[in-house]
Amino acid sequence: MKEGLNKTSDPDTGMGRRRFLNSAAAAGLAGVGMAACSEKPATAVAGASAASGSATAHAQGGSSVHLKPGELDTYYGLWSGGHTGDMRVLGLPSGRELTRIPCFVPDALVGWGVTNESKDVMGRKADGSLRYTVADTHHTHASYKDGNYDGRYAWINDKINSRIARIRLDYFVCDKITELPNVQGFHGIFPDKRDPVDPAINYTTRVFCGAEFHIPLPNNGGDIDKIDKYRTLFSCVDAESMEVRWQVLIDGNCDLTATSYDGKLAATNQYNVENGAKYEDMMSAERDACLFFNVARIEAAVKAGKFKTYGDSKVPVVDGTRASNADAKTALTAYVSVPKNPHGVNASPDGKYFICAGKLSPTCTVIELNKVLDWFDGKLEKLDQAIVAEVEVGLGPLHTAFDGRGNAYTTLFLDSAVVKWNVEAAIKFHAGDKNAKYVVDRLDLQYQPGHVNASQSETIAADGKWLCVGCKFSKDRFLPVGPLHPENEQLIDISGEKMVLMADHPVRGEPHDFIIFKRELLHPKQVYALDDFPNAIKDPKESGVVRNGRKVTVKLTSQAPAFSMREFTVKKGDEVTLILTNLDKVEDLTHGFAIPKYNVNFIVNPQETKSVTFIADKPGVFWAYCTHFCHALHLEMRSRMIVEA
Ligand code: RUQ
Ligand code: CUA
Ligand code: CA
Repeated sequence: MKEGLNKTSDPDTGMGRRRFLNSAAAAGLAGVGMAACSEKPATAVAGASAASGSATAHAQGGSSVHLKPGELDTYYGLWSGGHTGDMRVLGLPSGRELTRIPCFVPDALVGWGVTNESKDVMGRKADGSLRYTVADTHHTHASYKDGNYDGRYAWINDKINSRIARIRLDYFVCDKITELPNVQGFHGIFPDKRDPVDPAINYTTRVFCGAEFHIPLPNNGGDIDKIDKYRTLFSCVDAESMEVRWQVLIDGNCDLTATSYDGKLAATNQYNVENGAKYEDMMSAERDACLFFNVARIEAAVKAGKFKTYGDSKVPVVDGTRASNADAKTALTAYVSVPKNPHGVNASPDGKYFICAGKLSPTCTVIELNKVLDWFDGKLEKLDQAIVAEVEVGLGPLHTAFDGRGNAYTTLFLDSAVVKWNVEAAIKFHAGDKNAKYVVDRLDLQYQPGHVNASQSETIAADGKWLCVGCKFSKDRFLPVGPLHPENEQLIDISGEKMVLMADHPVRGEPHDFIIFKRELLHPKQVYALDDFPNAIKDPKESGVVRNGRKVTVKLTSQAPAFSMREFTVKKGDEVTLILTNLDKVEDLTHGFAIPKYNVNFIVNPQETKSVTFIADKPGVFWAYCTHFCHALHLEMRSRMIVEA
């Protein structure tokens, strides 16, 4: 591996399959674009030490990923769940999965998509059924205060239907989902870190959402053949109301999103400045862009009424296209040129830089934020001058994390490695100091890494302890389980100079992004408050069957090991709404409620209320029963639903 970049000349080191995948991926991924990557690497890269850490190496400073029974993890990880449309919560460094928070897709454990309350959050059609049942989550980020996570909210995207979900981190539940208007392929997501105008607002109030696919606007059957008229929008969602505040019409596309620590700038990397509709077209230009948004100016333009709307949407859309924003003094946007089809834009924890990974270029581009602000103020002649480094790091760079000690960690998809490089040394190298060794270390991964994140990485409290990498292929790392391989999440100790690979974890695809933060930043509640639920049945004596014509409400409570009614009767054809409050107050005392043949199963946590609505279309006796082991008499915890013919 030490020669680094030129795979075809590597001796066969027993990693034949990996090399095969590399060349196949290179051919498939990049076509002509990879030509640039097969050049000899910069000396700084070639000179990097290849002494990779391994699982057998001693962990630094006694770090261990193995916890003794009963020991708790020191970090939370919030993981995008991928196709399952949920958020996975892990404990780190053990890598144990603690829970999953359903968002976009029905979930059989909690009854998400079964209960009325969850259906209302997920979004319904006119007939009450779910609007969507598939999702593709990629990115997850949490709310900030003073540059660090404040434990209020996390957000996660659904790329398929351009939805953003909010998770309350006090109860670990999804409480709101918003569908963005007039966009497709909503991908990158990042909350702001403070207000750009009011310094008293030192916490997240906006979430920025980048849409990847360009479409005719409005997309209602017109302009289908006029690809040069397709556009996409960058959206700002209000963190509290979850309403879309405003959108920006742009050229090219959005991919990932980053925000500055002063709240003034948001950015997205663009791989399709060509506005191409075919894969080849999207790779025709040598350079693409990192597109910056001047948040204060955009909001001033919205206030001044300088916007349009599209289709049925009332959301104000300001003009952020290149042609309308050439004058720096009034520009809402700034298109910084970066090499071919970049992927990932990440904010360094010192607040100074955004780093764009090259993907089809073996480089990372470092953009100094103060210089971008200078350009907006008319103090920097050319926007390109905001680029303070553009250095080779390896093949297929995708995402970057930080250790808070000035180092960046970038995944190299094609090289199947992660490279540790020093940002200030890279800036020196770029400025002409060819002795500046910016590559500090390189570590082989198994295999083809995409996302990477370090503990507390994109906060002012980046602590440089752990790095996790989401590898897209696991191949031979786990017992074979048929054609669908798990993916491989690898945990790396980055507390020392050298990276040390500590653990492999199989995960069901396709998790993408995640964040890792200190456990003391979260204070989850473990019992609900009855008053959180307007329809709560606060006393078992309120139980009963209330009829209003053909509509029937069944009010029920649970207290281990019994439901408040041992039986209840409805009539065939009734529309039944069953409300169940769990009156148990004991932590961890969850009950379930299932009705055979009626497709009902959900759980109620301590002091929680949920409801389901169904048509009693089958007469007979149906034993509704508790599905969550709660008591020695759990099996006896039943209620007889009688449906009279
Ligand atoms: S993207 S592997 Cu959907 Cu997060 Cu970069
Ligand atoms: Cu209640 Cu099992
Ligand atoms: Ca391109």
